[in-house]
This record gives sequence, C-alpha cells and structure tokens, in this order.
Amino acid sequence: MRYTVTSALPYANGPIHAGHLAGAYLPADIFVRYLRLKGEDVVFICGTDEHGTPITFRALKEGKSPREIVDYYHEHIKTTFERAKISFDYFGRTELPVHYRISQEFFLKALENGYLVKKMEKQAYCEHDKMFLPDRYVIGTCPYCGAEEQRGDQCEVCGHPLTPEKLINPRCNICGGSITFKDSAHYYIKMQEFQARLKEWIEKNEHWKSNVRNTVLGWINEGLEERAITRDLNWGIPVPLDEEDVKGKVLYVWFEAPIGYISITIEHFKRLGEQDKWKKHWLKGYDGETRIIHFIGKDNIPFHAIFWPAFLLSYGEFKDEKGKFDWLLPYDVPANEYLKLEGKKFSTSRNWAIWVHEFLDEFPADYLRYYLTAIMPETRDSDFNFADFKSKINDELVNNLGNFVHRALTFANRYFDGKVPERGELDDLDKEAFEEIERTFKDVSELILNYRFKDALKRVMELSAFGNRYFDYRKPWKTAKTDRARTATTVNVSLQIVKALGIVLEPFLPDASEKIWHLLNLEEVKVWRFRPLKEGHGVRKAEILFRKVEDEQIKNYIIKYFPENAVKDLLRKYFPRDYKELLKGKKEKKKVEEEKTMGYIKFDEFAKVDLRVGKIVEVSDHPNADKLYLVKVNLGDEVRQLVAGLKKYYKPEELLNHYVIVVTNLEPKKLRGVESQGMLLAADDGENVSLLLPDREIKLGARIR
Ligand code: B3M
Ligand code: ZN
Repeated sequence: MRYTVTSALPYANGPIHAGHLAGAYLPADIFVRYLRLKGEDVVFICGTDEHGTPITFRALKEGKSPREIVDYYHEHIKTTFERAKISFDYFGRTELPVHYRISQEFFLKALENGYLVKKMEKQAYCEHDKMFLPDRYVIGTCPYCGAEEQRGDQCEVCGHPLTPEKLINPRCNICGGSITFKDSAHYYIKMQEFQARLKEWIEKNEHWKSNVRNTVLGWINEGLEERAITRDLNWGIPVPLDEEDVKGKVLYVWFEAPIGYISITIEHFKRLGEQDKWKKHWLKGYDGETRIIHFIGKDNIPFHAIFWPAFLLSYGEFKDEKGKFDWLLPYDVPANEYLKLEGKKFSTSRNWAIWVHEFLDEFPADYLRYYLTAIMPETRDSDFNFADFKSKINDELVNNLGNFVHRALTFANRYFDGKVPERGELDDLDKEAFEEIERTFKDVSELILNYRFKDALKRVMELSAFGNRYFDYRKPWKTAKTDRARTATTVNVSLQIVKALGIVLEPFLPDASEKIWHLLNLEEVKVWRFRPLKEGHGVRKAEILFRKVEDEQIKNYIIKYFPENAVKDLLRKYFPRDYKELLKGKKEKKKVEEEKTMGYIKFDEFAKVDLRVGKIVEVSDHPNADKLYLVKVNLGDEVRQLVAGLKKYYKPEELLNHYVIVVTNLEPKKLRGVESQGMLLAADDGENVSLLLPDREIKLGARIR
C-alpha cells in the first residue's frame, strides 16, 4: 500500500501553538513515522497557506505587506516544526509558482466541465475603508449557533461554513462600522451538482472517525449550495480569465489551499529529480493503490470532506502519456477535536496559548510530544494544564521509562562488563517477557492505524512498566551475589525489552528512541520488527534519559511567557503561597528590562518628538475594545482622534476638558480597527496611571521643549 499523508497547511500569519500541534501535526507525524518503520511507501506533505484574508488582515493590522508577513512566518513555522521533530518529507508553501499553475488549471478545468457559474452578487463593502470585505473582514453573529464575533467565511464555534450576508448584525472588522453590499462579479462552484456523489461517497467511508462522518453527512443533508471561489482581494492567485469584471480578482483561498497538497507533492518530487512520482500519489490506479490521508483540526472538516472532494471531481480526468486518470479522493480525514489550555480555548488574539517555539526554549521536544499525545483530543476536547504536564513527565517518562532503561544498562555495565550477557535457560516469566514484546508491537500497530495515538503510547509505556516489574521481581542486585547465570538472564531479557522500547517509541519520542539506540550501541536501521540483541554485544554506559520537571521551571515559564493578566491567575492557582512575591518579582524584572533597553539617546533624536499641549473635548467608548476610549483632543489649530487605554483609570467626565500632553508626530496606527493619530503622555507605575499635564494656563498647541 502507498500513502500520501498531509497535515493542514497552517496560515503563514502567526506562530504555531500546542493546539495546532495536537490537532493536525503530531498525530500525522506519529502515523508517518510508524509507516516508515513498516517500510511502507509514504510521502508526508505540508507547507504554509499564504493567501486569503488571514494573511491580508494580519498585514493590515501590522502595517506590513502580505509578502513580508508570509515570508517571515513561513520560516518561523518551518523552524518550529523542525524543532518539534515533525518529519515532513517536504514543507512547501502556496506561494510556489507550481501552485499558481496547478490552481489555475483546476479552475479552468472546472469551468470547462461546466461546474462553475459567474454571478453578479452582492458583496460586503465598507464605505469608510473603501473596500470589499471578504471573509475575515466581516464579523457578526453566527446564524447557526449564535456565537458572536464570527468571521464571514466560517463559524469558529460550530464550524459551519458562512457567507457575510448570512451573518447577523455584520460589521466591518477594520473600522467596526456598518457595511453595505455592492454588486461584484464572482465565479461560484455548483456544489449542488456533487450532492449525490458526495453523499454516496461519505456513506461508503465507514472507516472514517464517527465525529467526522456524522458532521459531514449532517451538512450534506442540509443541501449543498453554490459557493463563491473568487474574491475581491489583491493578494492571492489571479483568476486566470481576461474578463473585465473579474480582472484583479483572486481565487478563494479555500479553493486553492487544498490544491497545495498536490502542488507541494509535485515540487517535492521535482526536487528529488523524480519528476512524475507525484502521479502515483495523487492519481487513481496510476501505479497500484494509494491512500490519501489528511490530518486536520475539526474546524477544517467541511473544507476537506465536502469542498475539496468536489474540487477534485470538478477537474475531471487527468491526462498524460500513460492515459486518463481520476484524482484520488481522500481515503480518510481523521480530524481531531480541540485542545484547551487550563480549561479555556486557545486564543491567539488574547495570547492565551502555549507557543511551541517558546515551549521548546524551556523543555525538550519529547516532553511536549509525550504530553500532547497523552492528552490528544482524538474524540473529544481535552485540556493542557501545567500540573498534569509535570506529573505525566515525572511519574511516567522519568520514573517509568527513564528508570527502567537506566537500570538495565547499569547492571549490564556493573556485572557484565557492558556486554549483553548470556541468555541461559528461560523460565515462564522470561518467556512471558518476549511474548509481551511481540504483543506490544501488534497492539501498538493496530492502535496507530486506527488513529488511537493516546492508547498506543499508553500501550508502549505498559511494556516499560512490565520491564520494571520484571526487574523488581527478579532482584538482580540480590541474585548477582548468589546466581550469576540467573542474573545474566535477567539482564539479557531486560536489555531485549529496552531494544523493543527503542523501536516502538520512535513514532512518539524520536529523540528518546535515538538515545536508546545510541546507548545500546546499535547501528542497524530501526524497523517495526523485534530482532533480539546478540549475546556479547557491547552497550554503552547508562545515561539519564529524562530530567524531572521542577516547579521552578513552571513558575519561570508562566512569568516569562504569559500575558500580565493571566500570570496572576496561574501563579495563584499553582503557587498560592508565594504568588504575590513572584508577581512583585515580575514587575521589578519588567522595570529592569525597560530601564536596560532604555539606554542613552542623542538630543537631536529626542528633539524629533513633537510634544504639544492639548485639551480633551470628547470621550467615547471604542466600538471594538472594552478597555479603550476614543478621545478627541483640541490642539489649537486642529482636533485629533486618539485611542487611549485609560478606561481602567479614568471615567469620561474626569477626562473631559482635561489639559494633556500629546505626542503629535507618531505614525497613525489602527487599534482594533480605529485609527489613532497620536498618543497621550501618562505615568504608569504598574498599579496606577496618571496623565501628565501643564501646571498653569497655556495656549493649546504649545510645544514642549
Ligand atoms: N490554512 C488552516 C486553518 O484553517 C488552513 C488549512 C488549509 S489546509 C488546505 O487554520
Ligand atoms: Zn456557529
């Protein structure tokens, strides 16, 4: 059997967090590592998803170009996956030229086959920002589940595909203002034409995870509607047509992104000099049987199990010198549920996340992989919490696995000169150990092939626990004095278990597996089969495999990486006795950091800052941010609008007619969609904030020198 395994292409608009890893990347990596050990022909494909409003919206917020955003985050995400040992065969990107070509080919084939229709439709538009508002540019209430602040293309809560006009109380997500709808020509794919085929296909996929299959059947039974596959954006893959009314428009990101699985596969084999190998991985019957498996998070189910198969069907047959071939539809789409953090949903905007690159600065990749697998949200949401993380690492990895490997190697070095001793006569318990090894290989295989990675890892750890029980029962520290042959058998059998662990651990903990192979002094390539260590084989000295997680590390992590407001709650939860001290320490540290980074500046640098006296003439609530005010300041010859974070410290009436000092030549900046044209000067001691003001009557607009 040949496999094409993919993980959802992460948007190149931000770092990867532990929820992403547990959802679509770590399960895929475990699955692929296992297939490689079995000697299967597998290709593991991923890459960054670099178009669409997630990118352009981020670029707008950061005042950068989309190109800058995707180039930065492509590298950032690629490096993070490498550090987490996610072993893609190739990590590409949808900005690859080959991706443009293939995506446009898909569009033209769908058009040629009569599956597309152009319609003049009402598109969301913002008069204030003078632009169309596709997908993330509109927010409103989900009509299906009532969730607030949902995007214009999909509800994050119930996952339902949406369109801006379906949202209740839709608003512009840039300025927060109301939206209008303007005519704009777009191409739609006639999803209704695939209704029967998709329904029949999904019903046949009885091997799919039930949480995926039932959700999808539910949506299909609601009846599939036409869906726009072009957008009014100037960043993305141009619509490959010369028609005036679609010029300057791009392909909808969700139309082209899944095609990225194909284009990145093509790029991968091209780089290997095996130009056509991609066809075996994507074309039905091109060369034997291939299974395509897409690992995703549950919010991507509709696009992978409904729209993507429809796009593949809409292309029709692929023709080459070998003949005509259908595209392979996904064999499986094993979506995971959500991972929560300390009981709350991960949130990028509120920086409530375990960012993988930060976590790997403090803990080994194996620790994160072990814990995320142990709590993997395979069939229901699960929760990442620091107490559980610490106890799983210390009680399981350190005290069970690390301990057993260490003992076996220590005894081989202490009593048998670092060699695998003679096996001698095996009694029932010794034989039981070899049977347990074989059972482990069989059980773990089955569990992995059924995407039950949590149970598979548990099963591996049972082998290690068996090893510890076997060692404790044999008491080699006692028999060493009385019965060398018995001790030799005990150590021989224990080392066999260590070798078996070195193999079955590889999909989960590649570093630990590597380390065990090194300690056993093995050169042989790991395969998913047990071949006993030979008597007399020399092994290395025991080394510590895993260090315990200490409270200090957890404390430092929370203080170093969590946002201010979260630190207090977490420290109070985990360190009730000394959280106040810790908090004070954080503030001092922050102040020291600030002072350190202050350093000296030249006078003429300072002189560039244009500070003026102003008077507050209007205060109102910010429409999209509950901690911010919109403040109008009279500067004598003009009135400026500023966004100010003063709501926590001042009531509006305390600010009105207040004299203030304004930095007037800061570059205007959008804060939660509203432009701020300067900054008020205020002193902040970490508890209180006090506005700076002139101490006597002075003309508005007077310069501060
Ligand atoms: N870029 C990931 C997301 O929805 C999306 C996956 C595309 S897979 C083709 O966050
Ligand atoms: Zn919803």
